[in-house]
Amino acid sequence: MLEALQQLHPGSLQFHGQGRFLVSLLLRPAPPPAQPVHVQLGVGVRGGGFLDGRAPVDNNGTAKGRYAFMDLSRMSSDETGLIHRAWLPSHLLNATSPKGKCLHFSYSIDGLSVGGLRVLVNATDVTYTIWESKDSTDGEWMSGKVSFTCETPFRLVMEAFPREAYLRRRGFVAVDDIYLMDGFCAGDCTFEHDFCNWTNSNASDEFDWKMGRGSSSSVTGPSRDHGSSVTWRETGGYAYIDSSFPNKPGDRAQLWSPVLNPHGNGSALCLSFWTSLYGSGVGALRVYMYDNTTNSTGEPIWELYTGTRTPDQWYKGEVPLSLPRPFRVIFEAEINLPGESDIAIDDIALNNGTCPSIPREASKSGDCAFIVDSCGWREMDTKTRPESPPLWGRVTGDGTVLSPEGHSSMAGVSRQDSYMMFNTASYQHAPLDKGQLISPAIPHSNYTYCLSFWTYMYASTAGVPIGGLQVKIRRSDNTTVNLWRLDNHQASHWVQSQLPLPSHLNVSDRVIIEAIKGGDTRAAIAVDDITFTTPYNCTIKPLKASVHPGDCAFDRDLCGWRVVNSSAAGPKWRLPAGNTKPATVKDHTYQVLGDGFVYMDVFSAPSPVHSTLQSSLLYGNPNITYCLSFWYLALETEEGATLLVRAHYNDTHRELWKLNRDTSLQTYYHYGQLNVTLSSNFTIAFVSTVQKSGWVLDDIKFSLSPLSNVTTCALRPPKARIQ
Ligand SMILES: [Ca+2]
Ligand SMILES: [Ca+2]
Ligand SMILES: [Ca+2]
Ligand SMILES: [Ca+2]
Repeated sequence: MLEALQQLHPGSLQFHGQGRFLVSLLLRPAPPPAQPVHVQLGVGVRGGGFLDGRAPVDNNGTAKGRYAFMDLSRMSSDETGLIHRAWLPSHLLNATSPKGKCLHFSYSIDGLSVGGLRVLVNATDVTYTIWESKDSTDGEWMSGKVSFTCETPFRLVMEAFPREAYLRRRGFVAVDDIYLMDGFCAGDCTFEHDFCNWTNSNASDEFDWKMGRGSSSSVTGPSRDHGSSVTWRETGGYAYIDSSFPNKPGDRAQLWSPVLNPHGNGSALCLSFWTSLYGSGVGALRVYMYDNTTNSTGEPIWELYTGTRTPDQWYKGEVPLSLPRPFRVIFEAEINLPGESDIAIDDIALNNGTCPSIPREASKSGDCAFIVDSCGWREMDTKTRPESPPLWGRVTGDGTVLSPEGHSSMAGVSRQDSYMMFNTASYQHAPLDKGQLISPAIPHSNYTYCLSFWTYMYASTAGVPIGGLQVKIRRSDNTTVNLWRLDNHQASHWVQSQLPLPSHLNVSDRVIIEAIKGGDTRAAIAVDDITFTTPYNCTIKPLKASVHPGDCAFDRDLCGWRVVNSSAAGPKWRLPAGNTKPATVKDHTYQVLGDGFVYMDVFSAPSPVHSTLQSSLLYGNPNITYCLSFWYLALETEEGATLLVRAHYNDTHRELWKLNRDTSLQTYYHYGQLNVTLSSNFTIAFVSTVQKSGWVLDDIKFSLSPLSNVTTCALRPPKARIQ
């Protein structure tokens, strides 16, 4: 059994071999293996039928490399309702030394039925989780790592578990390139043996951190280290400060990490640790980042004060780290009342990816996990009925698809994790009502901020429009710029979302997360785990959420487009309002009746009437081709009515697209598309010319189209070509 896994210690496991792995289906709480099933070895797209031809290549990017995967569509529950989990165990490994091990691995998670992946230590007397992720990677390979010690022989287990609501649906968990190295992963420490590579400062503080091992007789200090409070074995070590004489109020002790590097792909890291602030006069615990290039320490990035007595308990702390160059982390403890209390830390770990600061009281930025409150994020609604209830609410989900568990519950923080849910279904709100979450002030930074958050946009009926979610920045002069937008159903899991904020943010600038209500429907739109970090790489996620300043979905908003008519009076482009609007036309974005688009119509005029809808000034560059797309609809029948798209630049203009109304044009939305390449800045104008009919426009969108491939943005419909 498990021939390739025999190599797990001390070398690596890359799944190049042939064969099948035996895996055990286990019932909670982990008893010994029963009823073996097969974990398969995958090879690119031939990995298995359930992968539907979109399986990942292996972690080395080759279609021939092999990896291990578990088909979760085959998992079920037993007659008592307990849900099966699949184990991929290593062979029996020797106890680690107190200096620990670092496990590196690659993993890929996708599909409806996946609950997640855990790494377990399975010793003879106890099994416990050392790593867990419930986040879909959308089939991409991610790298995971975790440090651990175990004082008895053990097996490492990759545990795949299904999602209760979606048993027997498609889904897989795959792992590849498993390496087990001696010593902790860089920066991590469980303090079993020593301070690992962390060091006491001799220069920037007044006293030192000590090694502790816990004792039940002590009146201060934790009676167990954090690791043993999980395994209930003999207590291990931790780092702590002793506040007794001769230390004085205000004295500080600093513990410095080794020099650490930003994550390889330029994204943020998450520093997690456990702390015990036991006693009545504790003082403060702070985390700083030290810039190794400028030899400077900024303001604390995490800071917890306590003067109240706290139980003898370990609390989890987390804070994102994102300096775009080598740095060190500093833990600083400060004494308040000498002799009354100690501060301890344990199980320091650096994980890939960002995380909101916890606990809430320690957060120094606009981070929010929404566990205890909204961290200074406040609500402002634009509602049809001002007296109706707020559109956003902080809720705790029950785990169903319309009320998911919060995203931060995945960090092992809280079973009762809350998040912000947008009300999509209340009849007290009208379609296109908007709810805004407005950020608190964002601390000054010399670097450009990356805003990360997790979104959940789910429709219980496929294809039903549920509304949208967008992120804007509101500058001090009250202008707003749209930066990110997703519409309608996205996934049945939390989706990683990210965007770079503009550089040089002003102290009065605010980030706005705005949800737009679609039709009344069974759906969920939610946000959780917001973080502001400053990594050197911040791409838009998901990529389709990219927006351009010229984009507009016309949800009661012209998005910076202006109506330019030769005369102020007379028919012109406008948003629907009042009794004369085309009440039977639905908007294209969310299928809202009689709202959410821009239109121009004329009942009967003595001569043709023109109206121009003009964009704001857009950035032109000879190396950039925009693909401009939009949806249009013709009201009534009128020979001679035209819709024209024109570019204005350098005091001249050029016609790009022109449609003559003919009888073949039905009254539903048609798709228009053209490409725009201009070397200087420009505006786009939609010119409607009608005498007794009209036009409707919606969902104007500019996407970048690579110059080498302009054919992907062919003119549509072909008859709109300028002769
Ligand atoms: Ca420990
Ligand atoms: Ca010191
Ligand atoms: Ca949360
Ligand atoms: Ca619309």
